[in-house]
Amino acid sequence: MKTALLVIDVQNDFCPAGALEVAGGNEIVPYINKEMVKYDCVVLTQDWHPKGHSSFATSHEGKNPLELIKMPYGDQVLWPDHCVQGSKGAEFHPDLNIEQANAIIRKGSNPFIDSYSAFFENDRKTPTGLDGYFKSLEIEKINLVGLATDFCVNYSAQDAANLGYKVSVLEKMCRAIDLNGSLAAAKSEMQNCGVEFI
Ligand code: VGL
Ligand code: ZN
Repeated sequence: MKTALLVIDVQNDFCPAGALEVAGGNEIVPYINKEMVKYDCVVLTQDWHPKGHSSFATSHEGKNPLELIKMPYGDQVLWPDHCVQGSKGAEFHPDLNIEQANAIIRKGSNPFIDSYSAFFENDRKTPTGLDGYFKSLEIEKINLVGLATDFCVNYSAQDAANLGYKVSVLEKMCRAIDLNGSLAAAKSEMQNCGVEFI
């Protein structure tokens, strides 16, 4: 069975001192570098927002980061400005072995829709093209690593499982934001979709 490693958002803004820092985000990099050499295919995702993106609290008068708002596609957590296209924060962690990647998927470029998943925007129906890429390469199994476990890894894992892939999350190579119990909720959502934890 052909297996892909999907490396989610290992970018400066999600690492310590970044705009949306995830505790210990940098610690996973050496493990991911070692893991990448074992796969038929390695895909990196890169959160890639235009300035003034609708997921930024600064785009909503009187709103603060981590507040929740209603968007046409559902609830949206508001974030600090992060991973702005072309910024230092949007670059991959400098120690990540990006030479090992077969493809890089950028997501979150639509100013009006956030995109946590590597497969669909947060409307859960606009595709990124990654499913077609994997299917054309006959990938059947996907292992997920990266940031953050409870947001982009979670959404990507659920979508992958619902698209028919066998999915595992390698927990040692992930770190979470963990906002109001979001990590525990994410784990049970993923498990309900048949995602395995290793
Ligand atoms: C992410 C919040 C906003 C993530 C991306 O990579 O988990 N979280 N944008
Ligand atoms: Zn984002």
